Order: sequence, then structure tokens, then C-alpha cells
Amino acid sequence: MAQTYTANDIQVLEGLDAVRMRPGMYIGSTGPRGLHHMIWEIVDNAIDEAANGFASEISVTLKKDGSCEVSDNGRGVPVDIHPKLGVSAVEVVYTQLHAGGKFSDKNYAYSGGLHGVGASVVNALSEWMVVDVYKDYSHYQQRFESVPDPKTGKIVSGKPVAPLQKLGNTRKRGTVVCFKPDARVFQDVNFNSDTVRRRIRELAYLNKGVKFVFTDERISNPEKRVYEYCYEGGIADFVQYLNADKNTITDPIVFEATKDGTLVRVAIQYTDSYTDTIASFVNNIPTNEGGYHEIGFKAAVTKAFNDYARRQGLLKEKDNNLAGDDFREGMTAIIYAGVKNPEFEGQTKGRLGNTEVRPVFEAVCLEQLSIYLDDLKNQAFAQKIIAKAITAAKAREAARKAKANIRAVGQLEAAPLVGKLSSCTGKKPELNELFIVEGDSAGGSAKQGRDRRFQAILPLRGKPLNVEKKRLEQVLQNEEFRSIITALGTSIEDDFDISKLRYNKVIILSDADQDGAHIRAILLTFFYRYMRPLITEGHVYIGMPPLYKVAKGDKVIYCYDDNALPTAIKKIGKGYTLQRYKGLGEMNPEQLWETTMNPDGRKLMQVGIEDFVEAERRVTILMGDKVEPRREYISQYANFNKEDNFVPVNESTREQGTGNREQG
Ligand code: TSJ
Repeated sequence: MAQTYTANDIQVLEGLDAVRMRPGMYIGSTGPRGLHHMIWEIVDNAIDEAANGFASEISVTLKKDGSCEVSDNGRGVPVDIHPKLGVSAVEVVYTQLHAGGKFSDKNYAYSGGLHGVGASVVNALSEWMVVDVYKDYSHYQQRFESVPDPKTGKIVSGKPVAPLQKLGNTRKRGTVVCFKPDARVFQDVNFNSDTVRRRIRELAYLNKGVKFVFTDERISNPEKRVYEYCYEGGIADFVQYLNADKNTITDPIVFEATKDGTLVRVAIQYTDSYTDTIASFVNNIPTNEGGYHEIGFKAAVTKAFNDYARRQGLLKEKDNNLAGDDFREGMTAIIYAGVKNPEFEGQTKGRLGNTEVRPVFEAVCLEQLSIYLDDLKNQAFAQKIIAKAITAAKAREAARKAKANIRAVGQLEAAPLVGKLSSCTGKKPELNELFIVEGDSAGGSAKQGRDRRFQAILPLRGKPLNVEKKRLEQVLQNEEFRSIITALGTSIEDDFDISKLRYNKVIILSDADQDGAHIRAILLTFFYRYMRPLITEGHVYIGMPPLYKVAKGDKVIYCYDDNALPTAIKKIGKGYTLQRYKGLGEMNPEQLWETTMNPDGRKLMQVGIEDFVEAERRVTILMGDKVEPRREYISQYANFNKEDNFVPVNESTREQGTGNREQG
């Protein structure tokens, strides 16, 4: 028996060491995403137990020592001895790669997991991990550690300190897992409280009736330490949460069905806004890039509403059908697919690639929407939706004309010069950068300071139009946006074509004040609404001009935030001069180049969408028309623009313009 244990043990440990050799293969990255993925791998197991009806409560606790504890009140991981390996099932779960399947419930159809790995991977990448199982009136425990091998000094990953032990008797039921991510693996082992809390809230919406408790013991304020999320309405509650700061014009339309082994869940609620928000998920995982569930859903919406409009005589025989976009104006929807063997595709693995899901979604949604629309008690809502779509169609026609105009203009100029744009001489889009600069005077400095070989400048005059409150055709009438669209070359919305992008980096350069923040927010909203891939594919950046210049003799230090100032002053010593920059316009071309535009040394923030739902809410709150929530929000998160939606980037490599730039 002991022999068998040792033999298997060695084999098992080799498996986990492979994880440590290539963490990215198992958890995506060793950055913040990978770190947080560790939590979700463990939470997934607890959600499975709840989805099968054996657990009703899941807790996630971030501990002061940097560990994370996940627990459920389910049946407890099986503890019986594995017949072949001769060790407990618990130990197999933690030390065998891909062990999950062997013990998983056959009834459990919708296994998610971006990487399809589980507890053993988390164990392999943890400094230590402890599992407690409360089952059959017994309390069991096992501890695992990643420690250096005394002979070779090489780290052995996730090694059991001892076999599973029974510690005592209990009446509790459940599984508790606590792990500490290994600082030798991850760049940064600090869990982000908001990231974890928001995802737990999302999981609570997606798993109705399950109580989730999030605790961050690192937070000293007791009021901000514990959050409980439990939604009896599930995605119906979710859609109302997304619309909390909008004016709704219908109640939620909610349905659920299973067809050909695929689970379909949908919640739709209309608002008076001009944009649509579709948040889609597959097996609890957000699919920000859409996929076949969304495609099927959209087709069904278009058909169901057009058919209804004809039945009702709201569309006459001579009228064309309305377009899908028209029916989606003002729509907020949650689309949930339960898929047996999901395949995730796309840049960020955020698109469902299973083609068989499309006809299922189309059929289920068409049937359910038709039932809804024909129900007498829903007529008031149905009529409002059709009326809004008809108005949207008229606006769309006007926008089409405006777009055609822009295209005509683009062709006429077909050339380096688009209005106020100072283009660059280089012809390789992958090397080129476009600076969108607030104000003519800063634009002038940027134009003189730049390296004209690869940097183009587009100055913006005054505040651009707030796109959140306008329909497309009004946006297209706006000169500032027209020049941005023409300069980028990609067109917008469904016509958007990233292969036509003329600049690899689109850099927003605005003052570090309220107005600057507003302009930046408007531009980001525009990209978010009309050119989203520009953001998701990482082309949008925020330039960071310095706030201070500390100088003595020929020594100069620029400070990019308030915290850096005292350090700089200390470093440069007594007798320094301090200049505070109030705006870009105060810098001469040379300074602007040196501090903000020169790829050697400048600071850029790459704009990304870390959390689609959160991004959507921020955009509506900041840019929408309900004033109160905005006031509250701004006072709560005064520095929205520097928050975690923006990721600082390092530009260690520089392809062009080193040293001697070509100016003007
Ligand atoms: F795997 C894990 F360690 F990551 C983990 C598993 C972490 C957490 C927080 C919970 C769980 C977990 C596993 N909770 N509940 C279960 N259930 C089972 O593993 C289980 C129990 C009983 C039976 C059975 O057929 O009797 C089957 C299973 C899969």
C-alpha cells in the first residue's frame, strides 16, 4: 500500500510541476487576470454543487495574509480511497491534473471553465493550500505546500504534507478551500477587492437563489468588508440592475427553455436610450465578443417583432421590414446559454463558437417572443417597442445619408489631409500613432513637437458632442467626430473594419483637469459605442502629461502624479524650482515631446474593458441623462478616468524615432 502511494505520488507531482513550468497554459497568464482566475477555478466547483441543488450558499473571503478562502455548504468532496491510486479522492482532486471529470457528477451538464482545469492547477500555483471537508458527521483536512526539494532545491508543487486526516466530529456539511497564490509565480499577488466582488455579484445574478457572501478581511471599515448577494429573480434582476440609471419603457421580458441539450435563458427590458446593451454568457462565463447564441437571439428578435408588426398592421404590405438594429435600439438584454462542450474563440476567448447553438437560440427565442407579443396583457409594451423601432428606422435612414456623405468626402480627399489633421509621413499603419489633442494651442505644440515620421495630430476644438445622448445621425453631423472617423479610416458600427485602421495607436491627449476628463470620457464613449473593437483590440490609449516639473540646474524631473512629487523633490535636493502644469498648452513643443509624446519615456495608459457590465454602467451613469446618480457617482469615484479600466503600458521597445526625430 505504501509502495503504491509513493509511486503514484511521484507521477502526480510531476504533473503539477508541469503547471508551474508553464502557468500561462493553465490559467491564461501570471498577471492580474491569471491571479483572479485562481479564485474562479475554485468557485466553479462550489457553483457546480449549488447548480446540482446540493448547496445553497457560497462564501469567498480575502484574508489578511494574502490567501483566499472559498466554501460551500454542499455534500463535501468525496473522501473515500481511490481504488487505483490508493489515496483519498480529495487528494486526487488536488494533485492530479484534470482529475475533475473522474469525480464529477454525470448529471452535471454545463461544465464551464475557460481552461478546463481545476483545483489541482490552483494547488500547483499556490504557496500552500488547505482543504477542509465536512461530511458524514466528520471533519477531514489536508494541507498541500509548494516547497523546495531538499536535494535539488527545485520547487515541488502542491505536495501533500500528509495524507487526508480526520480531525474530529461535526454536524456541518460542506467544502472549504483556502489557498495562497505563490509570489514566485505571480507578478503581483494582491487580489483586487472590486474585481472579485463584482464577479461574485455577477455570479449571484446568474445563479438565482444561491446566496453569495463576499468578505474582504483586509478592509478595516466594517461597513465595506462584507457583501451578501442573492437574487431570487436571477437574470430578470440582472437586467433591471443594468437599467437602474436609465428610463425603462417596458417590464422585463423573461424566458427559459432547454432544447437539444442547450439551455436558453433570456431577459430583455427596453429603455428610452438609443443604444443597446447585450450582455451574454455561456456557463457563467461572459462572452464579450458574442457568438452563436447572440446571433440566434438577434435573428429571432428581428423576425418576431417584424412578424408582429405585420400582424398588427403597423407595417403595411408595401413597407420594408425593419432592421435588427431598429428593434434593438434601447434594448438591454441578458442572454445566457448552457452549453455542453463550449468552444470559446476570438481574441480574448470571448466568443461562443458552437454553431449548433444558433438554431436552438433562434427557435426558442422566436417561439417565446411570439407568445409574449401575442399575449393581450403585453400589448402596451409591444406597441411601444414597435413605435420606437419605426422611429429608429427613420433616424437610421438619415444616418445612412450622413455616412454616405462622409464616405464621399473621404474619397474626395483620399489623402493625408483630413480637415485639421496633420498626418505623418510614414505609410505603415502598424507603426503610426494618432494623437487626438484637446485644444488648438496644445494641438499646435504637439504638431511642432512630434516626430512627423509616425505621429499624426488631430486637434479638437472645444468639447465634442456627448454621444450618449444623441442618435447616430447627430453624431455624424458633428465635425469633430467626422474628422476622427475619417482620420481613422475604419468607418463605424457594423461597417467598422479594423483592417482599414490607419494608426496602430490612437492616443487621447487632454488636460489633467475636469474639462479634460470630460472630453476624454466623451471620446471613450464614442469609441465604446461606435468602434468597440478599437478598444477591445487594444488600440486606444490615454496620454499622460506630467503634472509637475522639478528642476535644478540641468537636472529635471517630471512628475506624473501627486504622489511622485515629494520623492522627486527629495531626490533633486534644496534650491529647486517647481512648475505646475495646468494644461497641455503650457508646455512648449520640446517639453511636450519629451514628457508626453516621445515613446522613450512617455507614459501611456491602454484603455481596455475589464468588465463589460461595469463599463456599460459607468458609461450610462457618466454620460446619460439621469443627473442624480451621476452626481453621486462622481463624488464617490472622483478619479474615474484613472481607475482600473485603464491599464498602464510599458513601451520598452521603440521601433521608430529614436533620438533624432523629424519635427514639424
Ligand atoms: F475542488 C475544489 F477543491 F476546488 C472545491 C470543490 C472547492 C470548493 C469550494 C468546493 C468543492 C466542492 C465539491 N463542493 N462540493 C463538491 N462536491 C463534490 O465534489 C461531490 C460530492 C459528492 C458527490 C457524490 O456523488 O456523492 C459528488 C461530488 C462531485
